Amino acid sequence: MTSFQNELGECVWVRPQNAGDNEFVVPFGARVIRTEKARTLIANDEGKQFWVPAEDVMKAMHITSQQGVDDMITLGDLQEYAILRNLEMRYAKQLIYTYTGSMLIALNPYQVLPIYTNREIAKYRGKKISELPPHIFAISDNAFQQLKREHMNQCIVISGESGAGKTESTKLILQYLAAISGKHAWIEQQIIEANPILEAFGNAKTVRNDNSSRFGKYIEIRFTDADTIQGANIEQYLLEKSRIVAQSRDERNYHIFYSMLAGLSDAELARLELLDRSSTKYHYLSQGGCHELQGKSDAKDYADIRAAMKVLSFGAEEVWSIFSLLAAILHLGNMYFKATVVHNMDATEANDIVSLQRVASLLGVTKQALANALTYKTIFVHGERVVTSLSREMVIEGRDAFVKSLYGAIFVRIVERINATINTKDKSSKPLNTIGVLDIFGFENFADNSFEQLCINYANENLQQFFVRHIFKMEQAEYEQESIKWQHIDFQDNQEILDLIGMKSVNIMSLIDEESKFPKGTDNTLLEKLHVQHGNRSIYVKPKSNQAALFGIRHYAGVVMYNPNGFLEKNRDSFSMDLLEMIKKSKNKYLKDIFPIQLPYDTMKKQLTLSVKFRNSLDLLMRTLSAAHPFFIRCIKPNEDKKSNLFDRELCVRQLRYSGMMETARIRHAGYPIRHSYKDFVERYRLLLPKLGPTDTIDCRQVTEQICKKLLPATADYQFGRQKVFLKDVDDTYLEKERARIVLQSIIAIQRGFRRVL
Ligand code: AD9
Ligand code: MG
Repeated sequence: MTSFQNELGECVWVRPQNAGDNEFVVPFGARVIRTEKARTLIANDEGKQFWVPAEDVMKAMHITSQQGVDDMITLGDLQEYAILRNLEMRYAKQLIYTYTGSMLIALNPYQVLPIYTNREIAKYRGKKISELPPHIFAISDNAFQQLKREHMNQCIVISGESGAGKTESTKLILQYLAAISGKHAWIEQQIIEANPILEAFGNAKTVRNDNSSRFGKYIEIRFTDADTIQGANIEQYLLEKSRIVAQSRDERNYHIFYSMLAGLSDAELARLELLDRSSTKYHYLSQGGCHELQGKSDAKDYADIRAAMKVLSFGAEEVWSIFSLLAAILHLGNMYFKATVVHNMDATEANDIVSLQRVASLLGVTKQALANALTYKTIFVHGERVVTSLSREMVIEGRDAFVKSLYGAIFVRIVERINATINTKDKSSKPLNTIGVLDIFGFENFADNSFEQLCINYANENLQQFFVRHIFKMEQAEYEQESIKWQHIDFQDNQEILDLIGMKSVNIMSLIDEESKFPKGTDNTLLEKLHVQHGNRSIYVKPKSNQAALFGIRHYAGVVMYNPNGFLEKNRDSFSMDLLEMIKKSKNKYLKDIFPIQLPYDTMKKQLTLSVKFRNSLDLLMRTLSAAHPFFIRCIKPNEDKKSNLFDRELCVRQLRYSGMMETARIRHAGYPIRHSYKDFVERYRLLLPKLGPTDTIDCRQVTEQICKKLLPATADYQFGRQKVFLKDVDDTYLEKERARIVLQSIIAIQRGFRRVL
C-alpha cells in the first residue's frame, strides 16, 4: 500500500491502531508532526503524540472535517469516521444537535442545557433551517411551516436506543408546538398533561434508563387554518407486559404502582386493603430488588398524575376504579397457592383466604368464583364440558397471564380515555393537517431475544426502509438542483428482510401464527418449520450448533439471534377462558368494560393474535407516515454511564450504524461521494496548475474544470454542478496524491535553497 507524503502540520485520517477485529473502532483524525520514510509522528485531538506506520496515514482530511459543520451533508468527505468526528467535536462544545439534511442527530447531553427557554422558542419561530444553529425547535418549526405552506401532513420520526433521549425529544417538540399555537387554550395544556399519565403507566426504571418507555407511541397534533392546535390523537404500540409480573435485576415495575403506594392517603390505602406502603411487601414490585430511585419522588409524581388526570377530565369514580384494579393486581401477586394431588392428578388449593377475599371484592366477584377460575380449567371435548385441575405451576402461569392482560387492558383504556378528551373533532370542519411525532423503541439486540424483539426489530426494518427511500429521494434532488446527470445508482433497500419477517407468503410471522393456532404446535415445532422453510436464505441464520434452539435474522443493523421459547404463548396473547367467564359475571363495571366483547369458547381460535394486531397497527402507521412529509431525529446516547461530557466513540459508531445513518453515506458513495465548492477546490488544488492568480480574481469553476481535465485520466467520472464539483473517491485520492507530491517537491526545493544560502 502506498502512503501519503504528508505536509507537516497537515490534518490527516489515520487507520485505527491495534483494533484487532473490532469493527467499531474506526479511523481517527490527527495532525502530522514529523514524517520519516516508514513512520509518521502524529498528534491526536487530545494533543497526544505517537508514531504510526506511514501506511496507516490514510489521506488528508477534507477542510470541512477540520472545521466542523452544522450539517453532515456538507462534509466534503461523507464517511462514517467523518460523521463521528464531527459529532465528537461538537459535543465537546455542548452542541448536541447536528443536521444531516432534513435529519437531526441529537446527542443526549445528560445535563440540563439552557437551550429550551421561551426565548429560544421565539428565536426559532419562522426561521429557515440554515439561519440558526441546529436545534430540535428548528425541526419542529420547519414541520409547522411546511404544514402551512404545503397543506400536507408532517411527521417527525424519532429513533434511537434506550436512554438516547427519544421521549425527552418528543416532549420538547410538543412544548414547542404548544407554545406557538396561536390561541393558548386548554387543549394545549391537555396534550402536554397527557404525558405524565402515559409515563406513569407505560414507563419504568430499567438498567438503561430510569424512565424507560415500555411502549411505542405516535402523537398526531391537528392544526386549524388559524395556526392553532385543534386536537390530538395518541396511538400506542406494544406495551411490554412481562414487566408487570417479573422484573430483571435493578429494574422496577411501572412507575404508577410505586407512586400510588407513596401517594394515596392512609384511608384510601385501607379501602384498597393495601396495608403496607412499602413496595418491598409486594411480590410483583420486588423482583428487581429496586424500589427507590435517586432524584425521583414517587409521592410527588402521584400528585402530578392526579393533577394531570383532572386536566384530562378523568372522573373520580373512574380514577378509583383504576386504582382498585391496580390494587387487585398487587394482591394477586401476593396470593399463596398450595400444591395438592386430587384423584392422582396435580391440583392446587387457593387457600390464601385473605388475599382471595381482597382480590374477589376488588374484581367484583365471589371468592369461590375466583378460586375456581384460577385453579381449574374448562375444556370442551366433543362438545362436552370437562373441568380439569391445574398444577400449582400452571395456576401461577395462568394468574400471571391474567394480570398481564388486565394491566394491558387498563393501559389501552387509559390511552382511549386521553384520546376521548383531546381528540375532539369539529364535525362540520374539513379534515385538518397534522404533525405526527413517533417515539418508538429502537433496534434491539440483547443476549436473549424473544418475540417482542422480533416485533420491535420488524417495526425498525419498516422505518429503515421508509428512511432509506426518503434519503434516496433527497440525494436525487441534490443532483437535480446541481443540474448534473443522475446516473443509475445501484442501491438495494431491505425489502427482502421485510418479506422474510412479515410480508411475503409463509413469512416468519405467519408461521408463528399458524403454529399458535395449531393444537399440537410448540415452540420447537415452530423452530423446525422456520428452519425448513427459510433455512436456505442468506438473510436467515441458523445457529452454529444444531443443539442451540435459536434462529437468526440478518437485520440491516446486524444479525440478531432469537430464542423461540415462549413465542407461541406470547403471540396468542390470551388468558384462561375460565377467568374471562368470571369477568363476564363480575359486578365491577369498569373491569367488564375494559375487556373487549367476550367471545364464546369455540370462537377463541378466531381471536386476533399479537402478531396480527401488531402488523395491522404497523401497516396503518406506515401508511400514515408515507402520506406525510417526513423529518427524522436520531437520538444518540454518548455513553452508558448517564454522564455528561463523556463521548464513547465505539458506542456512538455502533449507534450510527444501527440508526441507518450510514445509509446516507452509502447512497452518496454509490454516486459521487466527494464534493467541493469550486472555490474550496481551487484553494486546495491550485498548486497543481502553476501561475494562477489569486483565487478571488479567477473563475473558480473554469479553473476546476481545467485542473480535472489536465490531471485526471480521460476515463475518470466527475461532474460539474452549478456550485460544486462532484467526484468519485479514486479521483479525489489521485488529486490528493498529486498535491502531496508537489508539496514534497517544493519542501525539498526550499530545503535545497536553504542549504545553498548557508
Ligand atoms: V427509552 O427507549 O424510552 O428507554 P428514550 O426515550 O430514548 O429511552 P429518554 O428520553 O427517556 O430516553 O432520555 C433518558 C434520560 O436522558 C432522560 O431522563 C434525561 O435525564 C436525559 N435526557 C435526554 N434528553 C435530554 C435533553 N435534551 N436534555 C437533558 C436529557 N437531558
Ligand atoms: Mg422513551
